[in-house]
Amino acid sequence: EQLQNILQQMPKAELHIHIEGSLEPELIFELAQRNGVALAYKSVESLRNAYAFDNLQSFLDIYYAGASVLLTEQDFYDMTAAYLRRAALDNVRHAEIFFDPQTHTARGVPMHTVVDGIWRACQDGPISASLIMCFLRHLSEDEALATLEEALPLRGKIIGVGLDSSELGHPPEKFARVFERCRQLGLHLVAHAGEEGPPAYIETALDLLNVERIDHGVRCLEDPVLTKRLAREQIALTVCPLSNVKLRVFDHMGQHNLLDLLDAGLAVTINSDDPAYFGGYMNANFLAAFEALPLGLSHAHRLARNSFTASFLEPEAKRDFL
Ligand code: ES4
Ligand code: ZN
Repeated sequence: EQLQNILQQMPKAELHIHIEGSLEPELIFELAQRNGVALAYKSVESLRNAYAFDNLQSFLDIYYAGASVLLTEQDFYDMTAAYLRRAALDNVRHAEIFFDPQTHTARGVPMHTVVDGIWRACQDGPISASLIMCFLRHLSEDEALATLEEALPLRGKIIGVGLDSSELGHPPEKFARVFERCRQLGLHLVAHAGEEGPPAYIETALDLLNVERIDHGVRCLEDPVLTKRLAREQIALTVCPLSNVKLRVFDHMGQHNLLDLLDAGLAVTINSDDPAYFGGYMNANFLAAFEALPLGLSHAHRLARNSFTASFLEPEAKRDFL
C-alpha cells in the first residue's frame, strides 16, 4: 500500500550499523574458503539456522565467530561494499558505520588493514558514508586506550568513537578516560546504553562520557526524569526494532516501545544494527515496526528527518538532505 511505498522510498540516514553485522552467511563462507579459515558450520543453511538468540551475549558469540573470516584489506572492502549496495536499495543516502577493531587486531589483523579496507569501500560506494570506531566494553579501558593509540595515524578516516558489546556489568564510566581523550581529539562520541542495561547507564554515558547520541536507549522510559531530559536536550536514540525483538529486549514487535518513545517527544531514529543476523536491513526495520504498531505518515516523516538531523554530517550537507 501507499504507506509501505513511502517508507521504502523516503531518503534516510543509517546511524547504527555494525559493519561486521552485515556479513551474510554466504559471504562468510566465501571468505572462509578464500582465506582457508575453518568454520564450525558445514553449510550456509546450518550457519543461518544457528541465528536464534536468547539475549545479547548469545548473539555476540556467533557474531565474533563470523568475523573471524575477515583477514585481508580486500575482505573488509568486500564486506563494506556489499552493505553500501544493499543500503542504497533501501534509499539510505548516508550511513555512519560502526566497526570493532579489537575483534580483528586480537587475531593479528593490523589496524590499517581494517580501517583502509572499510574506508576505501566508503570512498567508492554509491552513498555517503563515514566511520565510527567502537571499543569493546567487555575488555579493559587500557585495551581501549591502546586501540585508540593504534588508530591515531588513521584519525582522518574516522569521525567518531562508540562503545559496544556486552552491556551488563560494563557501565559507561569504565571508559571515562578514553572517551575524554577522544573528545580532546575532536572525535564525535556515541555509546550503546539502555539496550539490556538500566537507565542509569544512559545517564552516565551522557554525564561521564559526554556522548552526543545514545545507541538503543529504549529502557530510558523506565526513568521519567531521564526521559524528560532526553526530550528537552533532543539527544538522539538510534533504535533498532528487529534487533530488539531478536535479542528478546521485547517479546514481539507489538510490544516494542517505539511509539511511546516518539510520544514522549524523543529524537528517535530507526536503524538495522546487525542486519545479516537480525532478519533485515533498513526498510525491513521500518516495515516491521509500522506493521505491528499504530504508526502513520507523520511518524515516518519524523523518523526520516530525525535520522539526518542526528547525523554527524556537516551543516551544509545536512541541509541538502532536509
Ligand atoms: C551489538 Cl546489538 C549490539 N549490542 C551491543 N554490541 C553489539 N555489537 C554488535 N551488535
Ligand atoms: Zn548495536
